[in-house]
Amino acid sequence: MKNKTLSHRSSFWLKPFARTSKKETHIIGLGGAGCNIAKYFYERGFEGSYSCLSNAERLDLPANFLFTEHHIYSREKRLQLMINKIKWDEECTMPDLDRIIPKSVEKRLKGNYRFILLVGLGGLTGSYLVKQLADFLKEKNKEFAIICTTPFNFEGEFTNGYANLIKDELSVLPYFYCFSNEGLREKYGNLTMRKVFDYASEEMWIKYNTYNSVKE
Ligand SMILES: Nc1nc2c(ncn2[C@@H]2O[C@H](COP(=O)(O)OP(=O)(O)OP(=O)(O)O)[C@@H](O)[C@H]2O)c(=O)[nH]1
Ligand SMILES: [Mg+2]
Repeated sequence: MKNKTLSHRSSFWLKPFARTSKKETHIIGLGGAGCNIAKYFYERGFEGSYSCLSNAERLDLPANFLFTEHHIYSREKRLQLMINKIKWDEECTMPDLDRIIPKSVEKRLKGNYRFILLVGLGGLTGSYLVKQLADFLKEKNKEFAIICTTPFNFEGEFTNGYANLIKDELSVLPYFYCFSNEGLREKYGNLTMRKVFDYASEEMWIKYNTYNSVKE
């Protein structure tokens, strides 16, 4: 099944990343989208270890996932950000929580893994956390890659603005790959959001497999 997903679309983007070590890969799904994509990887047969963080409870995730329900903003701040529809900047996204990375996850981040962070940029949980985790991993000299999406145009200026802000900040990293949900919708026709998300998960899986294939 894994090999089937290798296609001409693979850019071998992760090849140099894979060459650098033989460490086990730890997948981290951030936000609702990241959790869904991590679950997709699991269902496609990747047998590595997983951590997931989301603002909402996720009883559907496999039992071997380390899942943490994580609220980096108070309900009030979350509502304020959503309703005010203010222009995104670093300042307005400052969370209310002191400990941004939960202890259980931090322990994993210190482990002897190579990490792949999966996230849908534009929401309030994954977008903030991916930057924090990237900074942490960078500081600890860990090997890591980020695979993410940017939102649909119809999700609005608020969501797209924040996604682009984080995308710009992360794009300086050596193993950063980003594609747009809007682009997939244009490529595959006017599909439902759910269907585009399936394509997005598959696209990420392909990126992962380009890395996995050079290990063999
Ligand atoms: N590929 C993919 N993208 C998604 C999915 N769900 C949402 N998205 C996209 O990801 C963006 C962020 O959504 P979430 O991950 O749910 O938001 P979040 O605030 O970071 O996370 P939570 O608060 O935990 O839900 C959305 O604006 C969508 O563009 C999904 O299942 N798959
Ligand atoms: Mg969500």
